[in-house]
Amino acid sequence: MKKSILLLTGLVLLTCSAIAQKNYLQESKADKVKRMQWWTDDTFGMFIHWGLYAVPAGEYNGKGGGAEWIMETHKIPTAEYEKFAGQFNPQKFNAKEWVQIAKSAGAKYIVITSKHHDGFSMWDSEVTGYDIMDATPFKRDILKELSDACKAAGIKFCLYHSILDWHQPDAKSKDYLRQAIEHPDFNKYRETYLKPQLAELIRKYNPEVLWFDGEWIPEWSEQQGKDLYNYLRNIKPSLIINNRVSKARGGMEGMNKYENAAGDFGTPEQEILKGASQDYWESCMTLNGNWGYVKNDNNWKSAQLLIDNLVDIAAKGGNYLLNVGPTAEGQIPAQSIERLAEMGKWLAINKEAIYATNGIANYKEGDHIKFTQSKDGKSTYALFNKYENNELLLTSVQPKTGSKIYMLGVNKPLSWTKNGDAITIKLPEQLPGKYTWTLKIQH
Ligand code: H79
Repeated sequence: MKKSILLLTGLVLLTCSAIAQKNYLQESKADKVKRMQWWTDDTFGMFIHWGLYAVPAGEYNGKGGGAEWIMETHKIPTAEYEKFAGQFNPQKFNAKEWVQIAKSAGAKYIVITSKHHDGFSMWDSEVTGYDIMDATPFKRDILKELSDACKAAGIKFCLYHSILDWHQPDAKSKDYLRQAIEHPDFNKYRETYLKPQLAELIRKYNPEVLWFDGEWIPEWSEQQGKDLYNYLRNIKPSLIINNRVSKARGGMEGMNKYENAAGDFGTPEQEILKGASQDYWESCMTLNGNWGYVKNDNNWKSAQLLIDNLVDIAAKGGNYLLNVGPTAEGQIPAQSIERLAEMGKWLAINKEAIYATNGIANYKEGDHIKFTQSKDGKSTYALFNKYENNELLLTSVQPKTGSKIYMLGVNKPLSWTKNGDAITIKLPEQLPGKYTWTLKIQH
């Protein structure tokens, strides 16, 4: 073809694609509700923080401190940190096993770090050699293996991706010693590195959620967030994107501090919203004290606390994203597996009160009873973790005379009596399972 015709065709194509770009920031409420449906229904996901930082495992030159932040905590020079890639060889990694651990815990989606702040790419990236395929002896595409395993198991596959990047010189105005870098070109990083990587991730692994982080750097702006949000949804319209794509997040509490920001849901980190909220939100939390694997971290949360958190979050209308930090050998720590299995056993009995339920404004009674509601509004679930004398007293639910009350996991209805505004429910002799029990009150 002649050069001029080529140029003309190119120009026409360019114009067409510019016209075809939809502005997803003006999506209708109804369209957003539809797009977010699976996510709100699924309620519980598993977060996976895995990268080169699993090699030092929270210790550098004999000194503890830092997990996935270890590069910054110990001010490790880039060339030194890069050496961990040569030691990353997780021979025990088995994607099917990880997905099975998530599934039997009752998690409906997983979110794994494609790139954390250290800048190392956990797939065979087309724009860098600093990735699992080119820089490690392992040379396996773990994102491919995991996304395939998720698909086979009916688990939604999602990706965490850090906007900030300690490895790309153009991505930062200061180096690890906080010395100014000369002429960093953040726009170049955005256009020739960050955006191409994300387009590549969508094309290759088809994630359902992109979970951004590291948006607090001064180089990132709301405008860049909006641009990225639109860019990504134009590639995959059904994509769900967290609020860290924008600048609106108000600290660790995680909700937006202004209106009309880019992003679909709030992201409380290591905390749960104080009360119920109609906004979309997801609390991400660790199982011990760290996100990435730290060999000396034995600060494990109890199964009771994890289930209390899940119940509290569901009652307040949110999602729970619970983290595991696998080792450099490719294994999820046994303590994590045990706790997740307990959650799965509990959910097998009580799932009806958690998934695809609505939160309610009056979501609790005292410190030991939480409520959720079925979507059709016909049943209220009262989840309680303490009771006395084999009965439960409720003052904020008023079922009609003749209404049936069941305990999940028990077949026959329970007897109950009304005394004024309160009802007293006689509990079965043997309660099913441990930790927390659910009464299903049919109105
Ligand atoms: O990936 C995990 C952590 O490595 C990452 N997020 C989870 C999911 C994380 N990065 N930083 N932090 C957690 C804590 C950082 C807090 C701060 Fe800030 C960043 C303090 C000041 C800048 C966030 C933004 C809180 C205030 C502004």
